[in-house]
Amino acid sequence: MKLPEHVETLIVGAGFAGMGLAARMLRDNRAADVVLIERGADIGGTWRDNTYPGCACDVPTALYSYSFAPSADWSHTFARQPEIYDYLKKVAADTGIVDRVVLNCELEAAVWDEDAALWRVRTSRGALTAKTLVAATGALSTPKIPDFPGLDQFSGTTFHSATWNHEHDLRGERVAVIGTGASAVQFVPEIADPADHVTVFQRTPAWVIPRMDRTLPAAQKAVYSRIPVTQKVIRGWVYGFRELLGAAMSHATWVLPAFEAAARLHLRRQVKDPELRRKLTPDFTIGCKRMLLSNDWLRTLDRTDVSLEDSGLVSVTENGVVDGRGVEHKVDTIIFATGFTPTEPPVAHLITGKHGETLAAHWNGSPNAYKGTAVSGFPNLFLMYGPNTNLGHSSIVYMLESQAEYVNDALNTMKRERIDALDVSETVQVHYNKGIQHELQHTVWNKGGCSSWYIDPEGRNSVQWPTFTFKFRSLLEHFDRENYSARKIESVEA
Ligand code: NA7
Repeated sequence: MKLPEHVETLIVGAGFAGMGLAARMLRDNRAADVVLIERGADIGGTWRDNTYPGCACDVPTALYSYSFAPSADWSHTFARQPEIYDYLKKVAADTGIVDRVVLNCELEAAVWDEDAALWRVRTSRGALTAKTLVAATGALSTPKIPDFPGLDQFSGTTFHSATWNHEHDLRGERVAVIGTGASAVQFVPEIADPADHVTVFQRTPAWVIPRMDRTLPAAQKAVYSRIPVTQKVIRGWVYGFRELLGAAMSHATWVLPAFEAAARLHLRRQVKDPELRRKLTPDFTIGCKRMLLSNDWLRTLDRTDVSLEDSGLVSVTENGVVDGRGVEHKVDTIIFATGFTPTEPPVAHLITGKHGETLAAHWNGSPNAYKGTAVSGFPNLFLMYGPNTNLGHSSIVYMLESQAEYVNDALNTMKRERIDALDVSETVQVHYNKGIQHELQHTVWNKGGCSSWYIDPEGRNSVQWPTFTFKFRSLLEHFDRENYSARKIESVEA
């Protein structure tokens, strides 16, 4: 569609988050009130961008899919990237979202106009105004490439796992992989065969447990499609199991050694070399960093044509990389599997609130929000997947649908009560965050003895939701108008 001059609700980003909210609004017949802008050439967010070999979800698809759009077609319990991308495209078509998206349209700036009570928005395709702005730009959308000295002098090929260079043939090459997170464990087993030699540069070993993946037989798919309630039951079962896992990480960390024992057994089974096993054994409590699921990562590292360098990477030269011991490794290609910038979302630099400061300046490196969704001083702004909404155990889609319900209720309240500007009370936001930080104190993410991207530069955990996900859902079930100041252009009311 064409970018309009004005829209009630402008959603930035058409991935799982933005689409989840748009779908919710469309179910209330509010198509005319919503426009999504998407900087990419298609919808799909992280599932459009991450196309590296072996890319798959590490949450079972039974749960990692919209509750309002079940699909009986998944090929595996843990869906692969192409299928998830196709699923999102189908949902966009089926719900009508596809008609409300402006593609190749990047947000450049959004400034709150207090007098007019609206957002003045500049995009790469022109300007518009919006009564409400929703940042649904994702936490894992901007790749992070550390600034290694000498990187600009490297004569070979470099790319990040999230912007995989499919034109580049790795056959017969010496490849350096930097990072050992969720992305690396998925693609290293895939590139080990074609490459001549792969050297993996590890900074911190991760706990790895087997991925209970299997293909879904035709009979099971037929049952799902003919008796949909069966799929709901499976979803519920997976949800319940994941909540127990979450409870172990947040409320009952004493059970975590049992998970560590399973991970150690997995390591012993897959890696014969005791020295390699030592390098791969973490010294922090399992769950502190994201637990990795893989059936072939550890085994791959035990191959003779794959090596693990555990002193990290210090610099890059014209023909290779230098490890922490000062040894140069000649390589043809460097692949960065160094993750994203979840605690410094770039969109925060583009949004200026009512006090004239950007969200990034306001947060000053340590994001916080009310219910992960609203920020005092930034009226009519909602964040999807905002601060303290990430999970270490379950599906973010569940959290996003909870937020979509809340934001949709807020939008309906504004319409019903003819409210022009809603701004959450600062006192309420501060109180809320005190509670969140208090609850996080005893979780494995804060106490597990690791350094992770959950902890921001201020030392606060501004990423994780601290407890059961159903508590988040019930907290966001209805919009709590009383915790916001509501302004009508003519009159001001507390
Ligand atoms: P992650 O999980 O953030 O992993 C990034 C990896 O890159 C991790 O092993 C980091 O080591 C490593 N890293 C990051 N910066 C550096 C530097 N400067 N030097 C060496 N190594 C570095 O990103 P992924 O893409 O794997 O996964 C992202 C999410 O996708 C994942 O959490 C799931 O939610 C799905 P570290 O452990 O920090 O020492």
